[in-house]
Amino acid sequence: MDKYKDFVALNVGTLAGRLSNLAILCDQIGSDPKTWRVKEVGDGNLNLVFIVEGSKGAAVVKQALPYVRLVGDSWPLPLKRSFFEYHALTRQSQRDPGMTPKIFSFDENQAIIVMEYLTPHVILRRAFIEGCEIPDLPDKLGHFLARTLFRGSDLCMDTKLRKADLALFADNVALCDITESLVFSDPYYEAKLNRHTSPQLDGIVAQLRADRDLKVAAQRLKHIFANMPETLIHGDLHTGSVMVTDNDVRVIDPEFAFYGPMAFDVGILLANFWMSYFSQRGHEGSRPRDSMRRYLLKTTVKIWNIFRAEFSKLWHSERTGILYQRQLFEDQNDALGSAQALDQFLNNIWVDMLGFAGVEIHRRVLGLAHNADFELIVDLDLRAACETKALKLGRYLAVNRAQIHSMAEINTLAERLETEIVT
Ligand code: SR1
Ligand code: MG
Repeated sequence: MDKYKDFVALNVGTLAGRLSNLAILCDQIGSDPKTWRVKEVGDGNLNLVFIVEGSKGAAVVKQALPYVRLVGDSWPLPLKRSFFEYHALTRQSQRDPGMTPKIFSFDENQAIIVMEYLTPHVILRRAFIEGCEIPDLPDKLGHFLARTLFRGSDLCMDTKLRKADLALFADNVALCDITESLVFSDPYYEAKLNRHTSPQLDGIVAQLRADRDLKVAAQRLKHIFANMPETLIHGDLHTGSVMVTDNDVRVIDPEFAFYGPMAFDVGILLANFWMSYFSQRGHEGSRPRDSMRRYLLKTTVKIWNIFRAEFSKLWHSERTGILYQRQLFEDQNDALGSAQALDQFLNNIWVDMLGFAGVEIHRRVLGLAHNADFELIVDLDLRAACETKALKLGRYLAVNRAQIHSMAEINTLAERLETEIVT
């Protein structure tokens, strides 16, 4: 049976009429649909997003479309991604309460999620483009990464439940396919939908596409992405998937969720901080962004440290799954064995996350889906200079990931690249 046979896309004119009977929405915003004000605000690549305001309040209505919005109906995309997003949000809200928007309702057949309207929140990427330093970020994001990644894995979960969940999310094939192509392969050959700042980047793009070590690294990372169902990952945790105020941080949009490698979410997130770092030159105008640049690098260090600390804490307090059982270590008074295993576990995440960060940077400059951080730089020579520095860091991370031992090492390289004159 086709679950989606009655699917009809919403629009600002039809939304109030179609959702007027949804009691939970009426409770939230007021029950007279004639007074509702509806705006479509979706600026992502895939979905419709409406803000609906009534006499009592406001809510967000998100609806998947049966195609990739960025490209059009020539690229069909299953509506079921809405189901995965809903289920990922429910799990993330249990694993790290308060870090996701509240969900009011989910209509599977219409691929509609009604959720909390986050206000006065802004998209983190926008905040960075404007040069805003958000104090709470490392604490909130470091904990979110550790808690969601640890608590969804065989380190913690009942393995029967985890296997059932793994099967549930295994059908998110189309969204995995987007990542497998757009992140790990397309940037490294002349794929049809690729674009880059041309002609300024033509030289470095040709170099990267001829770079054997880089292509081998990218394929190894793709192998890990596609074959390591370690935990329920967000799957698209860039700075456009985070909303912030001065004292609140929320993670949104987990429609790419599936059981994949822990390191992926960490790497994608940090890559977007490094891209923001290199893009600052393009946004500074007459107000220098030195402090913002320092803040961004410091934040990468803090996120990693907080992630490590929280993951280690959970390792000791919530290791109830089938992996690294306590019977083998703590119960035999072998605390050192447990520490050694934890160290090795975190080291594997470290190495893979650096690789994922590297290819994420490349795909945002060379592939289909670019970042506003660079795209909003109007002067194309300046944009290309910023992008070149990011590409170089990306290459270093992807190829040399096993030889990099600290965040300080990466950030020193980033600072050196940042001050280079690109001709
Ligand atoms: C075709 S979708 C392009 C990108 O948008 C999403 O946000 C993901 O990052 C995806 O790779
Ligand atoms: Mg998204």
